[in-house]
Amino acid sequence: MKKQLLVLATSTTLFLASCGGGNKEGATQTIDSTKETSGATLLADEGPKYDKNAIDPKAAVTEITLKATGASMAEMKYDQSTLTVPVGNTIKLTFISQATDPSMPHNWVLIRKGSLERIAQKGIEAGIDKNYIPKDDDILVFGNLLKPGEKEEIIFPAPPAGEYQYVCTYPGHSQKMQGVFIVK
Ligand SMILES: [Cu+2]
Repeated sequence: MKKQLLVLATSTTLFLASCGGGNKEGATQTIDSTKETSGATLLADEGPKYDKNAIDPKAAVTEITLKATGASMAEMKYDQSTLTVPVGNTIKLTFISQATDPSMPHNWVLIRKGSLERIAQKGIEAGIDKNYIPKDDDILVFGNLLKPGEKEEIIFPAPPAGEYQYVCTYPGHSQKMQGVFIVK
């Protein structure tokens, strides 16, 4: 029974596909939706080379302000746990550290989804000399290590549509200081 259904489904697909050739509108729609789906999956999970410096001067600019808040290890966090930006925009992120304790520097690192624990560990290994930023293809964008009260502007092109994550790679901060970055 199962096999029969599968055969039926397959032949229906084939029929639709071959039929699409004669129907221009239908064919276009089929191709477009396939492209979009496979593209989004590929870009979010594996991704092509992303160049944070490849800013298109004609792109619309989306401005975001993100603060690192909390005076202690227990309270520290980004003031937003999700950031959503439009595809194709240039992102101007103002990152402000509202920390007060000099022993609590913070940074903002945009990474591919699923790499957070690995990047955090590699960040610790990279050490203070590298500002806790390891060399890794899953890191798309990163800022400076801000002292309490400092702020910076991080400008970069929105990566391809999909879900990413951001994290502070200062040792011991990644579990509390992380968020989801959505491009759509
Ligand atoms: Cu931090």
